Amino acid sequence: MSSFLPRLVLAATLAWGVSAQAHDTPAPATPAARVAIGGAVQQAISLSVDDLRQFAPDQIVELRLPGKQTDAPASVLKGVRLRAVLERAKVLTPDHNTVKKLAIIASASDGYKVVFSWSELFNSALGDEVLVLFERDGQPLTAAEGPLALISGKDIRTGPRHVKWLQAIEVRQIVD
Ligand SMILES: Nc1nc2c(c(=O)[nH]1)N[C@H]1C(S)=C(S)[C@@H](COP(=O)(O)O)O[C@H]1N2
Ligand SMILES: [Mo]
Repeated sequence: MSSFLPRLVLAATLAWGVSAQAHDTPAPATPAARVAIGGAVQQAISLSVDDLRQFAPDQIVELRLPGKQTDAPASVLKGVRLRAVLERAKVLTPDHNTVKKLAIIASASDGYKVVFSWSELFNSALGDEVLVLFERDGQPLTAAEGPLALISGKDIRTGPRHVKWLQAIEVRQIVD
């Protein structure tokens, strides 16, 4: 009987930990300060927040996203189009049809990964709002998601392809 309460507390703590893990990955101790662009590109590059700020103004996009809860205020996100970042690294296109077989993999310091296709980014309106983020509401990204993150503003639910602590972008041909 005397051990019941501590056990209950332990069980509740574990249950909370498991459910929290499902959505709220803790911030990694050392999130990347630069995003590395590599794989099937002519020139592997890496970009810091300062590098992103220096992109051409027409490639820097501001996006207003609604808050997570219905009554939460919207926030304004600022970033460079992933399309422009990939153009700087120059995707390898040995022949006319290669690009159609490319996946673009965005990965985070905690191992989270999401995938885009080249066609989504370069031949669809979705690509207009796939951004490498460096600012929220006029401030640098906090440790909750930054210093670098990625978002796909036209997704139906923007949570899943909101890559916090963005670390790398890899271009990979996924079919022959
Ligand atoms: N680095 C990283 N980013 C991540 C995740 C993660 O585990 N690690 N989870 C994703 C999932 S599944 C969701 S729903 C959202 C939740 O956070 P948000 O609502 O603040 O975007 O973050 C996404 N981004
Ligand atoms: Mo999620």
